[in-house]
Amino acid sequence: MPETRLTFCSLCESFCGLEVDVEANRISAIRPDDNHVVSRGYACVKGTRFASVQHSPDRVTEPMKRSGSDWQPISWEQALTEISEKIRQLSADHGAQSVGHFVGAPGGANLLAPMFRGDLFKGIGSNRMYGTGTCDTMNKFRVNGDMYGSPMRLAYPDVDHTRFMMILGANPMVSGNTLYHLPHAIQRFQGIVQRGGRVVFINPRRVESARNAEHHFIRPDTDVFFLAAFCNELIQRDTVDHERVAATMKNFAQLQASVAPWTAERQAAVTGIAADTLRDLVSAYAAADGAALNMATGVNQGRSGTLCYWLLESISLISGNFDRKGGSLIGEGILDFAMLAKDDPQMRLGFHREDGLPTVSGQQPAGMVAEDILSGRVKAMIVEASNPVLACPSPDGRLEEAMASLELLVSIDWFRNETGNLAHYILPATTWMERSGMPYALQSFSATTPTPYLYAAGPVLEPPPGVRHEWWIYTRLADKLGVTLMGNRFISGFLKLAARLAHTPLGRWVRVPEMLISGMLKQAGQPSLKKMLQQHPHGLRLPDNDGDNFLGTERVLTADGLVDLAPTDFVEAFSASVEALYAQELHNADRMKLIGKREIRRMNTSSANSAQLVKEKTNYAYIHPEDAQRCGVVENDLMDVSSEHGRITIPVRITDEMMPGTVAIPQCWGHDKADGLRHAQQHPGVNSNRLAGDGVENIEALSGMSHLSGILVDICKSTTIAAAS
Ligand SMILES: Nc1nc2c(c(=O)[nH]1)N[C@H]1C(S)=C(S)[C@@H](COP(=O)(O)OP(=O)(O)OC[C@H]3O[C@@H](n4cnc5c(=O)[nH]c(N)nc54)[C@H](O)[C@@H]3O)O[C@H]1N2
Ligand SMILES: Nc1nc2c(c(=O)[nH]1)N[C@H]1C(S)=C(S)[C@@H](COP(=O)(O)OP(=O)(O)OC[C@H]3O[C@@H](n4cnc5c(=O)[nH]c(N)nc54)[C@H](O)[C@@H]3O)O[C@H]1N2
Ligand code: SF4
Ligand SMILES: [Mo]
Repeated sequence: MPETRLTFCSLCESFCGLEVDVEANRISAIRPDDNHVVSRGYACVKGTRFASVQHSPDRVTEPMKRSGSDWQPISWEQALTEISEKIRQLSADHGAQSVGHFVGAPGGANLLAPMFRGDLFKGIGSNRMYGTGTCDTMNKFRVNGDMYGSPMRLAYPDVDHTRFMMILGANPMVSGNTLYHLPHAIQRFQGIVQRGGRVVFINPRRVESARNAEHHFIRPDTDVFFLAAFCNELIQRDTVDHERVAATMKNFAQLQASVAPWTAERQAAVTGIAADTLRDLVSAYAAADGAALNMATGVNQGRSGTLCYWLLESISLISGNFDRKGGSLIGEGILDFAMLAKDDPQMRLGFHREDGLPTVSGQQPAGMVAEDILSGRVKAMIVEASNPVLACPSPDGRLEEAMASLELLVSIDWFRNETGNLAHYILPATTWMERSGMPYALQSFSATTPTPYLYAAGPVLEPPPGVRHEWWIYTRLADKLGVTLMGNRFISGFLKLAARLAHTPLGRWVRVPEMLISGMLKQAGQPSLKKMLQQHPHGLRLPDNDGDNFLGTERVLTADGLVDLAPTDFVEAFSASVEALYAQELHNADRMKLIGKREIRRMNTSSANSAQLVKEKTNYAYIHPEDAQRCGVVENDLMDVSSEHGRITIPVRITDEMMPGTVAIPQCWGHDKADGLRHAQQHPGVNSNRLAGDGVENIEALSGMSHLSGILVDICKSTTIAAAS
């Protein structure tokens, strides 16, 4: 008889509650947990079919070492000894900064790994830590730091009380949202409409989330003009809460001056959003009793992601919609992570690079990895939970070439993915089914959730004997490299001893993850992990956040306690760049622009190997019928898409969901070399990141974000003979 265990899906930030039937350490069924305090019976197909990933025959279950194209299993002791010796040697020969780290999206969802990886690199003395955070959200952390004094002060929309919600550059129904928690988003948006409110999507594609909602097309990468005009229009109408602004904020006049030239008419010429539409949206926003704005990945990945988020937050702040019920809120987590991490140098904005690009929340730009390696600055790289070779810009395959030239490349992963293929070692890690955990730091500690809750889970499955937790891997490396963890020799000594003993018979007496999670819960005045699991197996609902608990309080972590409406760097970048970008937009109005497209059955590159999820052999390029007619293609024809960085050939799909002038290609495909992922290799598709650029000129300088959305491209019918059908 199977036993039913509870956990939360860690694949996306919805963290849906799941019921998992387990028999003989294998999953026999996964169902949504009807009683989970927030997700309440919702889960998507990636969660309910996770067994196909968990029990994949391609899973790496022992450390592997590459010799040429041959992979051999080796012992953990051998792997960690060789890796640490190489790190020591490269550090001695080329300096500690020659040792890099790269973390992917799942690394952010892992509650404990960040503490250990951060400490290891502090100890090694390198701040060359990169990650795909500079492909999705670092612009927001930059803005939070400059406006509120901490990257972790992250506002979220009060979805369940708002009367007007406008969403730019997100598709929550497919993505499960980012940086705030909203499982089953569509149901919650419907609630707004049922209360007599309005939900508006601003997006170059009429996305799944917008099918039954109001939607306006926007030309990709022009949101900065739309938001500047929106902000200006509000100020012109004097819909400004002057009292609150004067008491809790500063530099309103500079904000006002920056946006002053941006009228509804000027933005209309490049965004495609009519001036009257913008004015109507401003009126509805101003009139609503609680209005919330949200922007996400599609805007973040443009050339002005930081400026857009600055404007979006400013609109909310000056209009009185910030820190109020039905507007935007700043959560109070069980631990005040922002306060605790305030003095951590890895959390502060840093400028460690020769080219002046920033380190935001500990991350350097993913778009600089190829150049840093090829120029000899970086010689070794540990990649955790990522597949940068496909997920990051790689003009002409440059990133692959760079990764392959490293003297040491280690991939900590469940599988040998395309990046792992180039590695010298693969270190197999536990899945979220095999570890204790809580929803990641932003939700548990910053409470970026309209329904505050606490959830903890124990392991659902025993990991295969050769597989290890990340905390263990980093602690063993720290031990071998003589690095102190947690800034405390006593605690460090204890952790190292615990790691040495973890896989001996004594190991079950010191379970580090469970101790750490219990410690955090206790520090927050909450029940221990054991009690949480017994008393609140479906999660514990915490009190609602009613707002009015941030502005003017000590929670604003800027030096003077005031929110900065016009940080100098933003004002300067705005005045230096926006007019020139506007001129470019007018000049390029007839050209096509490329955007991405997330698919419900795929999670970045990492569900590509699931036969239960991926049935299609390829991804497609989606275009509007007018564009199809112009370049003479019909459904399934092969089309060449080229940018100044590269060219790909891909079958076409024609749909009026697309804004004319825009082509959408699902990213993170291109698995033709994935011989460690057999299903993926037979369903390879095409990698759109060959069309993206890397290096300083393709990186947004304020936050290090890669320019991945709104890339200028040309399309034409391919002369390649085979059609896709
Ligand atoms: N199924 C699935 N879920 C996922 C993922 C996945 O791969 N698959 N990935 C996860 C990850 S890592 C992340 S970061 C989140 C991201 O979650 P979201 O932030 O919701 O990101 P996307 O779903 O990519 O939606 C971005 C939207 O922006 C639109 N867009 C593109 N360019 C522009 C623009 O210039 N302006 C405007 N206004 N809109 C634009 C696109 O059409 C698209 O609908 O999703 C997570 N969830
Ligand atoms: N053009 C374009 N490119 C994009 C995007 C886009 O919108 N457009 N989106 C970007 C975004 S937002 C992101 S986040 C990146 C995604 O790119 P990545 O962050 O690199 O994520 P994945 O491609 O899913 O690779 C994750 C790897 O981690 C492994 N893994 C999963 N969980 C764990 C774990 O717990 N531990 C360990 N050690 N390994 C684990 C998986 O097996 C997989 O091999 O792609 C970016 N690329
Ligand atoms: S929406 Fe799907 S992928 Fe995201 S947490 Fe829920 S089940 Fe997992
Ligand atoms: Mo992401």
